[in-house]
Amino acid sequence: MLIDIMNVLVTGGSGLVGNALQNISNNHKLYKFIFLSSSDCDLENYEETMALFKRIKPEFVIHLAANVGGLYKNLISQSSMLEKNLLINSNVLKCAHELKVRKCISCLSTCIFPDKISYSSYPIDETSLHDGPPHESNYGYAYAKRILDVQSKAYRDQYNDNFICVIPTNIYGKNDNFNLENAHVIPALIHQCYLAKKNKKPFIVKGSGRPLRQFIYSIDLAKLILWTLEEYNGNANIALSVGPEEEKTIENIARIIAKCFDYEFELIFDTSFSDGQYKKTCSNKKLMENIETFDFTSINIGIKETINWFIENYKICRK
Ligand code: NAP
Ligand code: GFB
Repeated sequence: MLIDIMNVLVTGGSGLVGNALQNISNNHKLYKFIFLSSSDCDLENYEETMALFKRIKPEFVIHLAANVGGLYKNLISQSSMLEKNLLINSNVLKCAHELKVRKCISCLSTCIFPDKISYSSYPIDETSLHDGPPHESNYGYAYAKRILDVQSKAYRDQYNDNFICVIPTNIYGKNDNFNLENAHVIPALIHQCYLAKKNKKPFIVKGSGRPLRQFIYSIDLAKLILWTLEEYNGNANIALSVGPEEEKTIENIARIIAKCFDYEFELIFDTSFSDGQYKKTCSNKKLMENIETFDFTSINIGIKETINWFIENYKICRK
């Protein structure tokens, strides 16, 4: 019996998460995945976005596209990250609504959760997203993402659109952005340590190394996003994260990276740089109750695989 293959439009298909999704989704029985990059369409432009949606006629949308960066990019780009992400998100959701997409899964981040909460309130969960202001280091990006959550809810409330958001924690893996200034911590430190080893220089870690983070390997997140598409039918957001017990300090991470490089020279913590948010521990209870079991890649294996990929692709990767 012939089964109609359904189009799944993946915005942000050329990024860290998009590439991981490409890696696990080929030859799917039910879905044809179409992975977009900004060369296909500038999602900040409504007319371009609508023209692309009309051409592809997706039944489903996985909305990953965003203007993204680590702490030090966010600190100096509050307005542009707010504006770009508001435009991208509004256009994608409006087109998904007008084309009557059956399910639209958008991506938030645990870094947009309220910052000033009492320690007894950790781990935070999906229900506390708007219970206070985000950390000041990334309020531009954070409010754009919070509006994405509100937009998804408003389309659901007014038109019964099946729009939901997933909330990943910090993500890392192959095909990341390894730029020393604007990347997230793991890719930035991998690049930093690679150069320190090569040039026999100190391995500089920005900040005190004390902040805490949960990290999810991009391939694991891609599998969980696919599960959200195929299996998760809840009408509320779901955090896609490793558990609170997996929380690591930045120093832990730096030492894992140094060990992978067999780097034994000098590790320096440059406290002239901001630490950013101290912690943003999030629960993955709802995910584990829904999925029952999932094997997360260990941070040591994930970082080792990412470093191997970085070294093999040094000439062509984003850095
Ligand atoms: P990424 O590697 O920076 O990729 C961003 C993607 O968005 C790229 O495909 C990029 O296309 C596309 N894009 C950006 N601006 C666009 C525009 N104006 N028009 C069309 N496409 C545009 O990002 P990522 O790390 O994969 O993040 C994916 C999602 O996860 C984002 O929504 C992000 O907010 C969320 N997230 C990321 C992290 C993390 O630690 N990385 C943590 C939590 C949540 P080009 O390749 O052409 O530039
Ligand atoms: O991944 P990251 O840049 O962003 O991590 P956040 C920042 C933490 O890593 C801070 C330390 O404690 C930094 O002091 N760190 C040490 C470094 N060395 C480096 C380095 O070379 N580069 C970077 N980037 N950090 C982001 C949000 O917060 O979370 C974004 O700003 C995004 O919006 C992301 O959503 C997931 O985890 O602090």
